[in-house]
Amino acid sequence: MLIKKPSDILSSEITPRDLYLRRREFLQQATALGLAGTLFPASGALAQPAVPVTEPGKLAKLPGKPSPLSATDKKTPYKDVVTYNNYYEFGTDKAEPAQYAHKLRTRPWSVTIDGEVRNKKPIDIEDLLKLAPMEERVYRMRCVEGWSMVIPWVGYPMAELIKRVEPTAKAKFIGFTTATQPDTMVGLRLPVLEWPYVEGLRMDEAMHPLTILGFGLYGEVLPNQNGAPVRLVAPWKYGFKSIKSIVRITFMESMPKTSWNVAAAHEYGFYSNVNPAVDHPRWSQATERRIGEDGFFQPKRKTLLFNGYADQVAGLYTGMDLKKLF
Ligand SMILES: Nc1nc2c(c(=O)[nH]1)N[C@H]1C(S)=C(S)[C@@H](COP(=O)(O)O)O[C@H]1N2
Ligand SMILES: [Mo]
Repeated sequence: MLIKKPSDILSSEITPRDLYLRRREFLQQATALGLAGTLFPASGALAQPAVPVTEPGKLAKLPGKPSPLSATDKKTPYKDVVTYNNYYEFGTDKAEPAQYAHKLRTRPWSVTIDGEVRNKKPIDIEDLLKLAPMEERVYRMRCVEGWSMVIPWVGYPMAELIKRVEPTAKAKFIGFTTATQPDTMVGLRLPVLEWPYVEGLRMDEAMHPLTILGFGLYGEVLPNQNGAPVRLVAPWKYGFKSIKSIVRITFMESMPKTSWNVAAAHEYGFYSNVNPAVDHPRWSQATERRIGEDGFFQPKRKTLLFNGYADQVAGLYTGMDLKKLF
């Protein structure tokens, strides 16, 4: 195929050209050395696949009660959800996370709870899984690059965790941190972003009923490339807010640092709400292409304010100038 997908064009625009070329070179060398194909022994079989997961039925079942907060849009095929990913710790090409993330060790796993909070004890992933009843939430997800998917997540409201750990009165924001496993995350060798990947929400955003901790998709535990064993899902924000493979949740008095804002503050703000009226400095955000559904030559579909969740979330931002606080 000689036709370039928009994502390929974008990844070369997002990273400076020299970095992009160095990355190509690095990947060619890594492949030549056989680094790319090294298998790590699997322990805890189902939670940690020994081979890339590209089809359903390979991972442990994780059912969730269907939620009334689910979207009725047609779901994106499983295959697309697990092979077209952004997870820069495993490379910046869309196909790389599915190729390399099976090496990620997802057990043992614990999440540090710290900062302005009473119950600072680390929570083991097995306890986190049992903390509240699982729900299935079908959400539209919109990447800042101009594509979208509809994913049946399995998880429970972030508010369930927040209530139990008892934030202090000073806690106004929450910072999230992704794991760093230099031996499994080939992408960490490239200075594309500052590692670890960090993200954040304002406390009222984190408490909003639409904000969930995701542990699965399509009725099974998360494939590693989608952020196993636990990730954030905030469907009215650009995809990069939904941080993967979380190891730390920090309650803060002031606004946390976020990776994309640190990398390019003029392009990525803290809020990052999906907004067709606020363009990215290098491209329009007015339209999007639904992966697995919209043909390449089909006209793009209109992007909706707050990704179509305005009725639920607009109240969080009353009085804010969303053009300035993007
Ligand atoms: N740790 C980490 N989390 C991340 C990213 C990343 O590179 N690293 N990419 C983000 C971006 S840009 C998007 S669009 C979504 C993609 O999630 P998906 O691959 O499950 O669709 O993950 C987000 N979370
Ligand atoms: Mo994204």
